[in-house]
Amino acid sequence: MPLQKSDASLAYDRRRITPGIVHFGVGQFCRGHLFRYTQHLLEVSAKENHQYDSWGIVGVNVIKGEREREMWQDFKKQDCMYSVTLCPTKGPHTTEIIGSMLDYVYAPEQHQKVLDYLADPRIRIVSLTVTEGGYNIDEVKNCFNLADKAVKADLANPAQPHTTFGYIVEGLRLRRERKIEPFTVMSCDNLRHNGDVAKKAILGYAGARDAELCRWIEANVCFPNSMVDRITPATTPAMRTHLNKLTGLDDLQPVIGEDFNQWVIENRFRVRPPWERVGQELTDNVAGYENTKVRILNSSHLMLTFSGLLLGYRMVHEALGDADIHRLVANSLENDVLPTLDSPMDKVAYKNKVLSRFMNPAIADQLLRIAGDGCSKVQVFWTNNVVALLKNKRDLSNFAFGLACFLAYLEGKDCKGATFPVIEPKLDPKWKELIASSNLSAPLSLNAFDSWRSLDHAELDAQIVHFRKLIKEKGVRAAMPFKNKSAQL
Ligand code: CS2
Repeated sequence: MPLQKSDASLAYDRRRITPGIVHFGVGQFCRGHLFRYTQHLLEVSAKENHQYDSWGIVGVNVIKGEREREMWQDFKKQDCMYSVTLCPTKGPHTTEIIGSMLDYVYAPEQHQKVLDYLADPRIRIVSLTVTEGGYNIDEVKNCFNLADKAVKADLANPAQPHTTFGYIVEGLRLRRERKIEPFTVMSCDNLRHNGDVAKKAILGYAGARDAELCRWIEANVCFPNSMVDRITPATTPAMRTHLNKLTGLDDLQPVIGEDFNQWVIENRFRVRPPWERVGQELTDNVAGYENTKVRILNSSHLMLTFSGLLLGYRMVHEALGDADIHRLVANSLENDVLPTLDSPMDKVAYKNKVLSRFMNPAIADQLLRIAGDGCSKVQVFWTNNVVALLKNKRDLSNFAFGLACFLAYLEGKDCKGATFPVIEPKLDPKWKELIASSNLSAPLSLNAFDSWRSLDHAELDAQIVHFRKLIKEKGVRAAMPFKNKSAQL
């Protein structure tokens, strides 16, 4: 059986743990973050009369795919346990075996099981890591996109859903019908106001399905906002082999992460596990933390990713190790982000910490992981920075260059001629045509640029076109804004 040293290495008796949380989107991040916090709480519980034993997790994946199906089979083989290896920038790694996930449900082949869990009174929280694009928000209309094909299919047959929000709303309907208290919906995605966005998605779907159910959800379900932070790279087959060599385990689904960890949340639950006992921070001002994290960390991640890929890098620490990329990212943080950011955190210390975290070679984080679904990420991670620059009439060159790099990245080829996959499920279907057009401003109509359309963005557009031209004529390195001060508009 894979993953040896299993049960014996847990500090609690797993047979006593019952499910209290259903989690949608079992990727690397939640397994290194929420599931690990929960494991630590179960450890506290074992020492304190088992008072938190009812907070085990059930993982659910709704995506139909080879990888997801394989994950299901793998978890079956190792009783849903897996290892998390944390690698600090300096010093030795540590490995823990995590047992807080009690069951893993592959929704495409286990529809009913998902609904049974959602209607189970023991479940009091439904948590989400379904990615930025997973909330299916139309940025222009600022609402849930009911025109989405999968959403339409669920609305046509709502008792047999296939999407996350279809399942959650059907689960809530069943609970209402059976007079069971609703669960709290806790988003753990990197969004601005992630709880509010989850609420918008759920009410948007529920409203189209049944107005009365929608009103009941609005009046009864809590949607706490939170900020989550830990870099967890994708586990490639090579990384899996490397990790198993390091740990001496035979784990089919290991997780690697940095040692840094943060989780700040609003106390807006019907009932909650006291995760603050194991490091979670409770606050009334989560927006300040989210905004700081997204505008500093995720924004600069994206800035170094597009230019880094184009310059031929594939790893985050290698890209940031390039003096020009470092200068671009540091300039942008110093001159664009920090001066326009109000933060409850020590923003300078956080910025410095972020840059040193990015330089961690031990986690070997992938640029392609960060670039994927760039359309959603540009909207979620760059909007507040771009809007602050537009509103304060500040220098736009770094972000205009970043956006021009995003467009160049969509061509899928670096400066050395090597190609890379471009995965853009949310981008306007005409994007390939627009990118190939000889009219360099044609792609400015893409939905990735929607979030600042209501503002005066003429100058930004002109600069994006200017940098596109420079990139095409001189290459990415020579087009960097600090190398072209005189050439700017
Ligand atoms: C990354 C994040 O996906 C991305 O674009 O920026 O996954 C990042 O690693 C995490 O938010 C760190 O907390």
